[in-house]
Amino acid sequence: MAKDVTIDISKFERLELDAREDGVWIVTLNRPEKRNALDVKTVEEMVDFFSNAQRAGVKAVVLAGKGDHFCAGLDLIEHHDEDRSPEDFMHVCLRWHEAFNKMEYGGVPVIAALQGAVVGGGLELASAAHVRVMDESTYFALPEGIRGLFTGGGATIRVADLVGKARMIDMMLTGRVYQGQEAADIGLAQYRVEGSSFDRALELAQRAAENLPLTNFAICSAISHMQNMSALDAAYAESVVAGVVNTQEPARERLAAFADKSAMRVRPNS
Ligand code: 1HE
Repeated sequence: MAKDVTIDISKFERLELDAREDGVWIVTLNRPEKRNALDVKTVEEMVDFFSNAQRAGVKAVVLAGKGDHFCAGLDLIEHHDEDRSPEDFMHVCLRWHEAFNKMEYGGVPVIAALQGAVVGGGLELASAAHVRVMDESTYFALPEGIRGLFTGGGATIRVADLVGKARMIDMMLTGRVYQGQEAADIGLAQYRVEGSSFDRALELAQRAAENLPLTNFAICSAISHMQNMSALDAAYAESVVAGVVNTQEPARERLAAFADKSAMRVRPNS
């Protein structure tokens, strides 16, 4: 895929960016002293990075948080200090949506490495990733109800999609915390590891980065778009996307490798 954009790592302050040789980028929320709470600047840097990642040739992203917690959600202190009007906060939320939509629909696989608190807006952020990996310290909550607030970063869509409406309402009404196997079982994470969620997330990102970029673009954009369509329209869109992806030149090489028996075979886990 053409690289017509470059990302200037040095201009990012809230996000620590590490571009690996294999095309996987590590994007780390870098305010551990504030438990990686999302202030306006962090969200703007996310908009910037995720708007450009695909065209800059980023093959996959590991999204991590520095310190003991992935993300404590909305920066409550900034929100308090700013004493925002309804209109101001609507625009704050629209920028969160811009950032998270660029993640979900941007065409680059994003694997979230979760530890500690994944709460409020932190869960909204994690739910915009394509794959979530939790470790033994990870816990999920939507404390908005307790704080006198409401979700504004897409939880009503994405968290409800992951766990269902009833569980999400319970989390918001009662402050219910999910952790351990139960959290994985209800869909908050696809992987639960005993060791480091970062190591597993990196492994998964590297695996995804070996796919063809156009194939990953379709997986990490088209599926989300299709969820918003009627079944009839989604099936039509799927055929168009498959028409483009399944006839790409590099896919022919992979098909040839299957035909000459040099390609891997799909086997059960040993
Ligand atoms: C923060 C934030 C924050 C910590 N905004 N500054 N989110 C919440 O309701 C979660 C709020 N945070 C917590 O419950 C706890 O901080 C944690 C469980 C995440 C971590 O606890 P702990 O004991 O490790 O840290 P701490 O002592 O509570 O906080 C350490 C510092 O981080 C402290 O700052 P300091 O300058 O006094 O040292 C905290 O103020 C700061 N900090 N969390 C600002 N969230 C688009 S709408 C989305 C709506 C929501 O996201 S609502 C949910 C908000």
